[in-house]
Amino acid sequence: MQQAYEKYFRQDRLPHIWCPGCGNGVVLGAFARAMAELNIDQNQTVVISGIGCSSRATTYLDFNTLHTTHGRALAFATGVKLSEPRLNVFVFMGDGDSSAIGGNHLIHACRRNIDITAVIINNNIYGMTGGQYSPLTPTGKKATTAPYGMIERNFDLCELVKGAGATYVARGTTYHAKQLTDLIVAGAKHKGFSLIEAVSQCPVSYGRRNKMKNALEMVNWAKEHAVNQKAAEKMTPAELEGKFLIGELHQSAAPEYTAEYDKLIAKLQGGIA
Ligand SMILES: Cc1ncc(C[n+]2csc(CCOP(=O)(O)OP(=O)(O)O)c2C)c(N)n1
Ligand code: SF4
Repeated sequence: MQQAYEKYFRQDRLPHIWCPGCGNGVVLGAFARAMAELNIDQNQTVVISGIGCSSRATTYLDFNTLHTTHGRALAFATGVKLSEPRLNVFVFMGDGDSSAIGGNHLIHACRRNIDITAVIINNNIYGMTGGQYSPLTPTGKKATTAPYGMIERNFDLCELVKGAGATYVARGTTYHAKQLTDLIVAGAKHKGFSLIEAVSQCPVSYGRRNKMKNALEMVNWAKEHAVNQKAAEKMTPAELEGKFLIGELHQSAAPEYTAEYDKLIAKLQGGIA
Protein backbone atom coordinates (compact mmCIF):
# COMPACT_ATOMS: atom_id res chain seq x y z
CA MET A 1 0.00 0.00 0.00
CA GLN A 2 2.87 2.38 0.78
CA GLN A 3 3.93 2.34 -2.88
CA ALA A 4 0.37 2.89 -4.14
CA TYR A 5 -0.01 5.70 -1.63
CA GLU A 6 3.10 7.48 -2.84
CA LYS A 7 2.42 6.90 -6.51
CA TYR A 8 -1.28 7.62 -6.80
CA PHE A 9 -1.90 10.40 -4.26
CA ARG A 10 -0.89 14.05 -4.61
CA GLN A 11 1.24 14.34 -1.52
CA ASP A 12 1.15 18.14 -1.67
CA ARG A 13 -2.68 18.12 -1.32
CA LEU A 14 -2.65 16.06 1.88
CA PRO A 15 -3.82 15.96 4.64
CA HIS A 16 -7.38 15.49 3.41
CA ILE A 17 -10.43 17.32 4.74
CA TRP A 18 -12.46 14.24 5.75
CA CYS A 19 -13.73 13.70 9.29
CA PRO A 20 -12.11 11.02 11.46
CA GLY A 21 -13.70 7.65 10.66
CA CYS A 22 -15.08 8.70 7.26
CA GLY A 23 -15.17 5.82 4.77
CA ASN A 24 -13.98 7.88 1.82
CA GLY A 25 -10.31 7.21 2.55
CA VAL A 26 -10.87 3.45 2.62
CA VAL A 27 -12.52 3.57 -0.81
CA LEU A 28 -9.67 5.69 -2.19
CA GLY A 29 -7.16 3.24 -0.72
CA ALA A 30 -8.98 0.40 -2.53
CA PHE A 31 -8.92 2.46 -5.72
CA ALA A 32 -5.17 3.15 -5.45
CA ARG A 33 -4.46 -0.55 -4.90
CA ALA A 34 -6.62 -1.36 -7.93
CA MET A 35 -4.62 1.10 -10.04
CA ALA A 36 -1.40 -0.54 -8.84
CA GLU A 37 -2.72 -3.99 -9.68
CA LEU A 38 -3.74 -2.81 -13.15
CA ASN A 39 -0.36 -1.07 -13.53
CA ILE A 40 -2.34 1.72 -15.09
CA ASP A 41 -0.70 4.56 -17.03
CA GLN A 42 -1.55 7.69 -15.02
CA ASN A 43 -1.09 9.91 -18.06
CA GLN A 44 -3.69 7.93 -20.00
CA THR A 45 -6.18 7.93 -17.15
CA VAL A 46 -8.78 10.55 -16.22
CA VAL A 47 -10.62 10.60 -12.90
CA ILE A 48 -13.71 12.76 -12.71
CA SER A 49 -15.97 13.66 -9.79
CA GLY A 50 -18.97 15.84 -8.97
CA ILE A 51 -19.39 17.77 -5.73
CA GLY A 52 -19.61 16.31 -2.24
CA CYS A 53 -17.25 14.90 0.39
CA SER A 54 -16.71 11.78 -1.74
CA SER A 55 -16.05 13.90 -4.81
CA ARG A 56 -13.00 15.44 -3.10
CA ALA A 57 -11.34 12.23 -4.35
CA THR A 58 -10.11 14.02 -7.46
CA THR A 59 -8.24 16.59 -5.36
CA TYR A 60 -6.06 13.89 -3.84
CA LEU A 61 -5.64 11.40 -6.69
CA ASP A 62 -2.65 11.97 -8.96
CA PHE A 63 -4.13 11.40 -12.41
CA ASN A 64 -5.64 13.76 -14.97
CA THR A 65 -8.55 14.93 -12.86
CA LEU A 66 -11.71 16.97 -13.26
CA HIS A 67 -13.59 18.13 -10.17
CA THR A 68 -16.83 19.18 -11.83
CA THR A 69 -20.31 20.25 -10.64
CA HIS A 70 -22.87 18.49 -8.46
CA GLY A 71 -24.53 15.63 -10.37
CA ARG A 72 -22.69 16.24 -13.64
CA ALA A 73 -19.59 14.07 -13.33
CA LEU A 74 -20.91 11.50 -15.82
CA ALA A 75 -21.77 14.20 -18.36
CA PHE A 76 -18.16 15.45 -18.24
CA ALA A 77 -16.87 11.87 -18.32
CA THR A 78 -18.98 11.06 -21.37
CA GLY A 79 -17.46 14.06 -23.17
CA VAL A 80 -13.91 13.04 -22.24
CA LYS A 81 -14.43 9.41 -23.28
CA LEU A 82 -16.08 10.36 -26.58
CA SER A 83 -13.32 12.81 -27.45
CA GLU A 84 -10.58 10.27 -26.75
CA PRO A 85 -11.89 6.70 -26.36
CA ARG A 86 -8.39 5.31 -25.65
CA LEU A 87 -8.33 7.03 -22.26
CA ASN A 88 -9.20 5.10 -19.10
CA VAL A 89 -12.05 7.05 -17.53
CA PHE A 90 -13.08 6.67 -13.88
CA VAL A 91 -15.79 8.59 -12.04
CA PHE A 92 -16.29 9.11 -8.30
CA MET A 93 -19.73 10.16 -7.06
CA GLY A 94 -21.67 10.29 -3.83
CA ASP A 95 -25.10 8.69 -3.41
CA GLY A 96 -26.83 12.08 -3.64
CA ASP A 97 -24.65 13.26 -6.49
CA SER A 98 -25.27 10.13 -8.58
CA SER A 99 -28.85 9.14 -7.80
CA ALA A 100 -30.64 12.46 -7.13
CA ILE A 101 -29.41 15.47 -9.13
CA GLY A 102 -27.30 13.22 -11.36
CA GLY A 103 -29.81 10.39 -11.66
CA ASN A 104 -30.60 11.03 -15.29
CA HIS A 105 -26.94 11.13 -16.30
CA LEU A 106 -26.51 7.85 -14.47
CA ILE A 107 -29.30 5.93 -16.18
CA HIS A 108 -28.33 7.20 -19.62
CA ALA A 109 -24.65 6.33 -19.15
CA CYS A 110 -25.88 2.81 -18.29
CA ARG A 111 -28.20 2.71 -21.27
CA ARG A 112 -25.41 3.79 -23.64
CA ASN A 113 -23.01 1.28 -22.13
CA ILE A 114 -20.17 3.77 -22.47
CA ASP A 115 -16.83 2.37 -21.31
CA ILE A 116 -16.51 4.26 -18.03
CA THR A 117 -15.93 2.82 -14.56
CA ALA A 118 -17.98 4.61 -11.91
CA VAL A 119 -17.39 4.21 -8.17
CA ILE A 120 -20.33 5.42 -6.12
CA ILE A 121 -19.54 5.98 -2.47
CA ASN A 122 -22.84 5.25 -0.77
CA ASN A 123 -22.88 6.68 2.75
CA ASN A 124 -26.71 6.89 2.67
CA ILE A 125 -26.76 10.67 3.12
CA TYR A 126 -25.73 14.10 1.81
CA GLY A 127 -22.57 14.29 3.89
CA MET A 128 -21.06 17.56 2.77
CA THR A 129 -24.16 19.68 3.32
CA GLY A 130 -24.88 18.32 6.79
CA GLY A 131 -27.17 15.31 6.42
CA GLN A 132 -30.14 15.78 4.07
CA TYR A 133 -31.62 12.47 2.85
CA SER A 134 -30.75 11.06 -0.57
CA PRO A 135 -32.60 8.51 -2.72
CA LEU A 136 -30.36 5.90 -1.05
CA THR A 137 -31.27 6.80 2.54
CA PRO A 138 -33.04 3.66 3.80
CA THR A 139 -36.72 3.97 4.67
CA GLY A 140 -37.18 4.84 8.33
CA LYS A 141 -33.70 6.34 8.82
CA LYS A 142 -33.26 9.90 10.01
CA ALA A 143 -31.86 12.89 8.16
CA THR A 144 -32.02 16.65 8.73
CA THR A 145 -34.81 16.68 6.13
CA ALA A 146 -36.46 13.58 7.63
CA PRO A 147 -36.20 14.21 11.38
CA TYR A 148 -38.92 11.64 12.14
CA GLY A 149 -37.59 9.04 9.72
CA MET A 150 -37.57 8.71 5.95
CA ILE A 151 -41.01 7.79 4.59
CA GLU A 152 -39.90 7.26 0.97
CA ARG A 153 -38.62 3.93 -0.32
CA ASN A 154 -34.93 3.99 -1.18
CA PHE A 155 -33.45 2.85 -4.47
CA ASP A 156 -31.41 -0.33 -4.64
CA LEU A 157 -28.64 1.33 -6.67
CA CYS A 158 -27.33 -1.88 -8.20
CA GLU A 159 -30.78 -2.99 -9.31
CA LEU A 160 -31.43 0.48 -10.72
CA VAL A 161 -28.32 0.53 -12.90
CA LYS A 162 -28.78 -3.07 -13.96
CA GLY A 163 -32.28 -2.22 -15.12
CA ALA A 164 -30.91 0.83 -16.96
CA GLY A 165 -28.44 -1.31 -18.92
CA ALA A 166 -25.11 -1.25 -17.06
CA THR A 167 -23.07 -4.28 -18.12
CA TYR A 168 -20.91 -4.65 -14.98
CA VAL A 169 -22.52 -4.11 -11.58
CA ALA A 170 -20.89 -4.84 -8.24
CA ARG A 171 -21.15 -3.86 -4.61
CA GLY A 172 -18.49 -3.80 -1.92
CA THR A 173 -18.09 -2.20 1.50
CA THR A 174 -15.43 -0.39 3.46
CA TYR A 175 -15.21 -3.45 5.72
CA HIS A 176 -14.47 -5.72 2.74
CA ALA A 177 -11.70 -3.44 1.42
CA LYS A 178 -9.71 -6.14 -0.39
CA GLN A 179 -12.83 -7.29 -2.22
CA LEU A 180 -13.55 -3.66 -3.12
CA THR A 181 -10.13 -3.45 -4.79
CA ASP A 182 -10.85 -6.63 -6.77
CA LEU A 183 -14.24 -5.28 -7.90
CA ILE A 184 -12.67 -2.02 -9.11
CA VAL A 185 -10.03 -4.00 -11.02
CA ALA A 186 -12.73 -6.16 -12.66
CA GLY A 187 -14.87 -3.10 -13.43
CA ALA A 188 -11.92 -1.35 -15.05
CA LYS A 189 -11.15 -4.38 -17.21
CA HIS A 190 -14.76 -4.68 -18.34
CA LYS A 191 -15.55 -3.08 -21.71
CA GLY A 192 -18.71 -1.06 -21.16
CA PHE A 193 -20.32 0.85 -18.31
CA SER A 194 -19.20 -0.53 -14.96
CA LEU A 195 -20.64 0.51 -11.66
CA ILE A 196 -19.17 -0.34 -8.29
CA GLU A 197 -21.25 0.70 -5.28
CA ALA A 198 -19.02 1.14 -2.24
CA VAL A 199 -21.14 0.97 0.91
CA SER A 200 -19.40 3.42 3.19
CA GLN A 201 -19.83 5.27 6.47
CA CYS A 202 -20.48 8.90 7.33
CA PRO A 203 -20.36 8.83 11.13
CA VAL A 204 -20.95 12.59 11.34
CA SER A 205 -24.01 13.30 9.19
CA TYR A 206 -25.62 9.83 9.22
CA GLY A 207 -24.31 7.61 12.01
CA ARG A 208 -24.84 9.93 14.94
CA ARG A 209 -28.39 10.64 13.82
CA ASN A 210 -29.18 6.93 13.42
CA LYS A 211 -27.95 5.46 16.67
CA MET A 212 -24.58 4.35 15.36
CA LYS A 213 -22.16 6.05 17.69
CA ASN A 214 -18.96 5.82 15.69
CA ALA A 215 -17.26 4.59 12.53
CA LEU A 216 -16.39 1.22 14.06
CA GLU A 217 -20.04 0.48 14.78
CA MET A 218 -20.92 1.42 11.20
CA VAL A 219 -18.21 -0.75 9.67
CA ASN A 220 -19.29 -3.64 11.91
CA TRP A 221 -22.85 -3.12 10.70
CA ALA A 222 -21.61 -3.61 7.12
CA LYS A 223 -19.70 -6.72 8.17
CA GLU A 224 -22.77 -8.22 9.82
CA HIS A 225 -25.32 -7.33 7.14
CA ALA A 226 -23.40 -7.95 3.90
CA VAL A 227 -23.75 -11.35 2.26
CA ASN A 228 -21.60 -12.47 -0.64
CA GLN A 229 -23.69 -13.00 -3.72
CA LYS A 230 -22.52 -16.62 -4.07
CA ALA A 231 -23.37 -17.46 -0.46
CA ALA A 232 -26.77 -15.83 -0.89
CA GLU A 233 -27.69 -18.34 -3.60
CA LYS A 234 -27.82 -21.03 -0.91
CA MET A 235 -29.78 -18.97 1.61
CA THR A 236 -33.54 -18.78 2.16
CA PRO A 237 -35.49 -15.50 1.86
CA ALA A 238 -35.92 -15.57 5.63
CA GLU A 239 -32.15 -15.83 6.14
CA LEU A 240 -31.59 -12.93 3.73
CA GLU A 241 -34.10 -10.65 5.45
CA GLY A 242 -32.42 -7.34 6.34
CA LYS A 243 -29.16 -8.27 4.56
CA PHE A 244 -27.64 -6.82 1.40
CA LEU A 245 -25.62 -8.49 -1.33
CA ILE A 246 -21.98 -7.83 -2.12
CA GLY A 247 -19.72 -9.08 -4.91
CA GLU A 248 -20.25 -9.16 -8.67
CA LEU A 249 -24.01 -8.83 -9.06
CA HIS A 250 -24.35 -8.58 -12.82
CA GLN A 251 -22.24 -8.94 -15.94
CA SER A 252 -23.42 -8.92 -19.53
CA ALA A 253 -22.22 -8.04 -23.02
CA ALA A 254 -23.67 -5.22 -25.13
CA PRO A 255 -22.35 -2.85 -27.84
CA GLU A 256 -20.13 -0.17 -26.31
CA TYR A 257 -21.03 3.42 -27.14
CA THR A 258 -17.69 4.87 -28.35
CA ALA A 259 -17.07 1.77 -30.49
CA GLU A 260 -20.50 2.19 -32.08
CA TYR A 261 -19.79 5.88 -32.59
CA ASP A 262 -16.48 5.09 -34.34
CA LYS A 263 -18.21 2.53 -36.55
CA LEU A 264 -20.75 5.15 -37.56
CA ILE A 265 -18.01 7.65 -38.44
CA ALA A 266 -16.17 5.02 -40.50
CA LYS A 267 -19.39 4.10 -42.30
CA LEU A 268 -20.23 7.71 -43.11
CA GLN A 269 -16.68 8.52 -44.22
CA GLY A 270 -16.70 5.39 -46.36
CA GLY A 271 -19.92 6.65 -47.91
CA ILE A 272 -18.44 10.07 -48.72
CA ALA A 273 -15.20 8.73 -50.29
C1 LIG B 1 -26.31 22.36 -8.27
C2 LIG B 1 -25.97 22.18 -6.83
N1 LIG B 1 -26.94 21.87 -5.96
C3 LIG B 1 -26.64 21.66 -4.65
C4 LIG B 1 -25.35 21.80 -4.23
C5 LIG B 1 -25.03 21.62 -2.76
N2 LIG B 1 -24.41 20.34 -2.50
C6 LIG B 1 -23.09 20.19 -2.43
S1 LIG B 1 -22.60 18.64 -2.03
C7 LIG B 1 -24.22 18.14 -1.91
C8 LIG B 1 -24.61 16.75 -1.50
C9 LIG B 1 -23.50 15.81 -1.36
O1 LIG B 1 -23.99 14.54 -1.01
P1 LIG B 1 -23.50 13.26 -1.73
O2 LIG B 1 -23.50 13.41 -3.19
O3 LIG B 1 -24.25 12.10 -1.21
O4 LIG B 1 -21.95 13.18 -1.33
P2 LIG B 1 -21.23 13.10 0.10
O5 LIG B 1 -20.98 14.50 0.53
O6 LIG B 1 -22.13 12.36 1.04
O7 LIG B 1 -19.99 12.35 -0.21
C10 LIG B 1 -25.10 19.20 -2.20
C11 LIG B 1 -26.57 19.09 -2.16
C12 LIG B 1 -24.35 22.12 -5.18
N3 LIG B 1 -23.06 22.23 -4.84
N4 LIG B 1 -24.69 22.31 -6.46
S1 SF4 C 1 -19.39 14.70 6.67
FE1 SF4 C 1 -19.49 12.48 6.49
S2 SF4 C 1 -18.95 12.02 4.35
FE2 SF4 C 1 -18.28 14.13 4.81
S3 SF4 C 1 -16.14 13.92 5.45
FE3 SF4 C 1 -17.39 13.90 7.31
S4 SF4 C 1 -17.76 11.71 7.71
FE4 SF4 C 1 -17.08 11.89 5.59
